[in-house]
Amino acid sequence: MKPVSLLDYSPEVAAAFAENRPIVALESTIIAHGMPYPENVQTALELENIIRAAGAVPATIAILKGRLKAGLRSEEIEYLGKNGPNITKVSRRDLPLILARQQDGATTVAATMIISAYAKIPVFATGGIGGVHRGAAESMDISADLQELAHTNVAVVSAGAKAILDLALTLEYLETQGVPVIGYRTREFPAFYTRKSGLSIPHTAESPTEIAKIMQAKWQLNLQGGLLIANPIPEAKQLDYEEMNQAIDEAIRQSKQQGIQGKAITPFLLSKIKELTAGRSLSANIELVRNNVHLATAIAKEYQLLT
Ligand code: PSU
Ligand code: MN
Repeated sequence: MKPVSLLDYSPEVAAAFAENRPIVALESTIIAHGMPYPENVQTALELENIIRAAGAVPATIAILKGRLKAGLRSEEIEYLGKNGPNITKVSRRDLPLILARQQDGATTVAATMIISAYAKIPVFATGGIGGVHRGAAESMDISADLQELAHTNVAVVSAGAKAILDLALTLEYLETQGVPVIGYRTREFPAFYTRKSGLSIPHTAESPTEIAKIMQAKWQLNLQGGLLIANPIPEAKQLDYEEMNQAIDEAIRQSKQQGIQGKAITPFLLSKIKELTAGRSLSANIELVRNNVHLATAIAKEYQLLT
């Protein structure tokens, strides 16, 4: 067997490695399936610029014609955003097929973690991870993101997990799998659109330096797997807790009525909730992912200093 590289670094990311500069990975399912066009493309490009302005390098992760990409050109981001629902949403199970068939794919948190680890990028920012869905006892719908956090060595900065999920069960699952969940300056697990969830988490960190040291300790000990950094949406940008719960309940009701299943559920709920909140959920989603990118960049810089 001859060795093959499956991965292309963008020139900017390749230069960052050569110059030992910190890199932050970003996912592409949020572009293709998590937000509508053109807000998805504007947001993706803006997130990259936030990382650059803070002195690191963005590596947006996707699959194009069967090649893993760490770092995209702006035309490539535009392509993923414009073709949104027609681009396959790729999680761990889908990766081998998309590669073998030389297809395009938008990577979920799970697939982005796999590619980040392969590309040697230890810090990744997203909006909210997938988790245990409400009613999972019946549907068994548990996002592959949770298993990936259990196995793949990447720190994921997210605004907790999406409020459409069963957050209590999501935390139980992460505990069973030995995934550290670290609240950034909070002891409450954030619920994506709101800071509040009513669920406490055992660990808090006060600074990016502290988080970088925790990552280092975990991996020095050869503990396989990632870390979940739970970064609440800024106070002034959060949505009303009761109103959100009503919108989520209604969106879930409609998804059941329409028989939405499998990987279509999360994109369906996000877009329904956007409709039901007159676009306010989308604004909050953009705000929280910006906030996560700021924190991830600070963590990537601190971690780079330690290693
Ligand atoms: N965060 C967002 N919007 C999104 C997602 C995360 O703000 O669309 C995506 C992520 O890619 C995550 C996926 O991995 O939703 C979860 O999908 P599922 O529940 O089918 O595992
Ligand atoms: Mn699912």
